[in-house]
Amino acid sequence: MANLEIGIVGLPNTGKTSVFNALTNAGAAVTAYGATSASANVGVAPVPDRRLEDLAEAVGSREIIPASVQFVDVSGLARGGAKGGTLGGELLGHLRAGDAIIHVVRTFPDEDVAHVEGRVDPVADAEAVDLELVLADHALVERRIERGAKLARTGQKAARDEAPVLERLLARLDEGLPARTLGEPLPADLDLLTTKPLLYVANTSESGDPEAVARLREYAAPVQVVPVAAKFEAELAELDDPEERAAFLAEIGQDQAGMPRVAAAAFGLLDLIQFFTVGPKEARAWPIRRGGSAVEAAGKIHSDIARGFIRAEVIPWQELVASGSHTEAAKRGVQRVEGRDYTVSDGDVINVRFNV
Ligand SMILES: Nc1nc2c(ncn2[C@@H]2O[C@H](COP(=O)(O)OP(=O)(O)OP(=O)(O)O)[C@@H](O)[C@H]2O)c(=O)[nH]1
Ligand SMILES: [Mg+2]
Repeated sequence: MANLEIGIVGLPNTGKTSVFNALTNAGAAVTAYGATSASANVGVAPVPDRRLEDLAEAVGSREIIPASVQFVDVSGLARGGAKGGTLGGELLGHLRAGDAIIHVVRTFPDEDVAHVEGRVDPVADAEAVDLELVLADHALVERRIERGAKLARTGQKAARDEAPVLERLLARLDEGLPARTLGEPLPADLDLLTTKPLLYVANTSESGDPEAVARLREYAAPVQVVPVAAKFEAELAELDDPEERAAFLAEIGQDQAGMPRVAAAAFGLLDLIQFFTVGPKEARAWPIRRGGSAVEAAGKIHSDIARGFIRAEVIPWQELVASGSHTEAAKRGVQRVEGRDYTVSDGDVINVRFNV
């Protein structure tokens, strides 16, 4: 069960499925001709966290359960797709339903892999896809304005009130700019693509394509670009031996596979923090929005636990690692008792006392 869902977009043949495979170890088919398949690849990737491993070791937990992200890889989006309606259906649905979007941009030069435009130009590619997303939102806002005009005539105040901001939004989209640049609160039920948290993944060759990545960064700023050698890492993900994997990574000067970095970046993008539940059975990470309360944390674990909430026993993770057990932590006075409104800190180990 994944904690959040992220849609993967990009031009055909940019390596979306390779990125997806490296992220999820799913082994979906990749093709060199942009042979787009109709259905989506769906897979779950863990967000590894060193703290969780330290906790499990200190306390002797039998199992480690990291937080997870669900990725949905849908087949390539073509230029003009939004206008022509090919961005309708499945792709749009997945993207609108997700919590964030990963936009894969090809920087790797490879004669054997066809490019839809016959050349590799990461900034032009990124612009083309970004424009498709803007156009899809444009269509959505236009429909909303039309519907709103009808409702306003029948005297519905809400529809009348939101009309000015929708017009400003439409003008922004008309300029080809994403809705997030408007900087105004928008109607909450407006499912825009271009307000979603966004992350670019530069799909590089093993050399890392520093020049192309730098150009893409300049275009993308302030949005983050995470470079990943997807094909290389997808091959890497197939190796069972961790030592062999580490040796391959060292060869391209990385100490960590790119994909955990992508998953972690996606996590940061959504401004999520993690709290932990730790016992002999398992050490488990739970994501929660920054600023979330103890009772919200309880609700992540189970709605019954939130309903019956009495108090939260909280130990900062380092203190539990140093103590080796909850009992010892309590003896040392590093365990606090907090109420339902307590604001959870990143790395809190939480034990909720509740009524059933
Ligand atoms: N040289 C090189 N080739 C890559 C890299 N990433 C992907 N490829 C190749 O590019 C082709 C397309 O990769 P996919 O991952 O299927 O691309 P996609 O974006 O999912 O393609 P569609 O779903 O058809 O739009 C395959 O032949 C991959 O092996 C890379 O980093 N370097
Ligand atoms: Mg694909």
